[in-house]
Formats: sequence, C-alpha cells, structure tokens
Amino acid sequence: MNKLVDGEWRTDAYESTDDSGSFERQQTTFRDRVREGGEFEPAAGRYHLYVSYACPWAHRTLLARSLLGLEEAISVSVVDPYRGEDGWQFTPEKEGCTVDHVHGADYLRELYVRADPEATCRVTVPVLWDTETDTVVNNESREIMRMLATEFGAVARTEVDLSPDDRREEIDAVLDAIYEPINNGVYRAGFATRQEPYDEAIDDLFDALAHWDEVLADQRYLVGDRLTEADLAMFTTLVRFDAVYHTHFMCNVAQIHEYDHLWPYLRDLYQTPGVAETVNMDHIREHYYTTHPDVNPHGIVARGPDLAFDAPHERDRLTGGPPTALLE
Ligand SMILES: N[C@@H](CCC(=O)N[C@@H](CS)C(=O)NCC(=O)O)C(=O)O
Repeated sequence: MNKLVDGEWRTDAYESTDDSGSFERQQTTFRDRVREGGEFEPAAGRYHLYVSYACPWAHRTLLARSLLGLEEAISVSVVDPYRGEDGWQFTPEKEGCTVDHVHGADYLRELYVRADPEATCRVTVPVLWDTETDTVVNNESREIMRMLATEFGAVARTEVDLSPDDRREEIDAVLDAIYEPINNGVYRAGFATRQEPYDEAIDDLFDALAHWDEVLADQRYLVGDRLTEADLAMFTTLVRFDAVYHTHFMCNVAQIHEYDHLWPYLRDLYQTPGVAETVNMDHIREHYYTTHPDVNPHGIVARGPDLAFDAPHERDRLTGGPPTALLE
C-alpha cells in the first residue's frame, strides 16, 4: 500500500492488514472545521471538494452537496476511478473525470504535500480544500458531510436540512451504529486475510442489515420520517453492494435486492431529486475490481447485476417525504 512519509511518496509504506489478518483503517489527519467566526468561514466559492465517484466516503459529501443545492457554492474535481502505484490521479480525458480545478495537479498527493510538506498519511478522498488559505481543511467524510449540512445554510439553494438540531443525537447514534458493521464492514470482509476476521465481519454485516431491514419496515428513513445524513451514509454502501461488495468483497450471504425493505428504501433514496446524478456505477465497478490486485489479481470487472434503481418503491405510504424543494 502507498502513502506519504515526511512528504515523500512511498509505495512500500504500510500494510493495511495487521498480523491477525484484520483490516485496519488508518486515521486521517486533517481535521479542521468550517464554521462561522473560525479560521475557515463558510462562504460561496471559497471551498473545493476532491472526490472519486467510486468511493463511498467521498460519495457522502457529493450527496450532501447535491441535496443541499451547493453545486455553485462548492466546486468539485473528480479523480480517475483506477488507483494505481501513484495513488489518485487526475485524468480529464476519461469519462466522468476532471482536471484538478484548483491547481492543475496530476496527482492528489501533490495537494496533500502542498497543504503539509511533511505530510505522513494516506492520500484519500474526499478532501475539502480551502482556496483562500490554500490548504486542506478536512479529509474525513463524516465531518465534511456535517459541515456542509450545518454551516452552509446561507448559500444553499434548497431548504433541505440533513442534520436538524433536534435529531442530531439520533443521527450520530445511527452513524455510529452502521459504521463498523456496514460501512466499514464490507471492507473488513473484503480485505481480511484470514478466515476468522472475515467470518466476524460477515456476521456483523448481515446481522446489521437484517436489523435495519426490520427498522425500515415501519419508517421511511433511518431516523424516522426525515431524510438525514444517516441515510446518505447508508446509501453509499447499499448502492455499491450488489455490484461490488457481494462479489469482490465476498459479502455473498445475500444481495440488497433480496431484502423486503432495504431494497425499496435504496430505490426511494436513489429516486430522491439530486441523488441519481451522484451515482456513477461505471466508476464504482472499475475502481474496485481493478484497484485491489490482492483481491482480484487479473482486474476483471464483473458485469452484473443490472439493478432497477428506478423501479417504483411505494415507500410514500410511510410518513415523510423527500425534502428537496428548490428555492428559485
Ligand atoms: N475515513 C475516511 C476514509 C476515506 C478513504 O479511505 N477513502 C479511500 C477511497 S474509498 C481512499 O482514498 N483510499 C486511498 C488509500 O487508502 O490510499 C473518510 O471517511 O473520509
């Protein structure tokens, strides 16, 4: 695995799987915050997001930006879905990818070094970049999603509130509850190098999916009748599941389209205005199947299944509805 060590790109720097064969996610390092009265004040045109359409963590921030109507306020650069020896790369000639709109860099790692010439960390997406002080504000998706949801109200073009004050505690509890077994669980299963941690990850994952399937029998969204950050975090794992995690990460006990409630819930979210345009299944498939040679040495991209995300979901019968009234 590759990372920066004292600002130098190293291709032999660390193992993401520890001696026990369990996958361990490394800590991120840029944890500043956009907030009124702070060093990073909310403003239109000041911040930039670096994302990959393939990445479920980056996808959270793209979803928040889209649902909140922040497309004009916060610009975006999209990296190549294939991540090779040199890490995330800008390849504008490729469908769906862009240049680095801020600095014209070739690789995302150049921006990490620009922000911290001595950086020792993985080079990950998403990144929230401040064009005024020319640095990384934050590269932790949950925190970026929260900042977009709570600090950019003045420049948002919709009335959507993904993080209402009176639901915040519940949202955080659900985000915590789904992280380890579901969001990270698919990676724990896919990157395990021994049977036991794989089995543990699979048990946790499918127990959690069964639990939330039941919860969603009676309520439209994860915290009740409102679409919140928690749904964005769930969505980005579910939408990749049948095409990628089921096969590539061996999460093959069941597929999402076999669940009575998770599957209509996934379609409901997909059909919420602002969501479908953030989903790029070609980038998702290409990234996973070609980027992890340990898991899939020949890089063959598995083809199926072709999922009907647009099929009717009939979840309107439950209370609550999509909150996306555009402010014209
Ligand atoms: N905790 C981070 C994780 C981000 C992350 O792991 N992103 C992956 C892509 S899915 C990445 O950029 N990996 C590059 C690497 O590990 O070298 C977040 O939620 O933002």
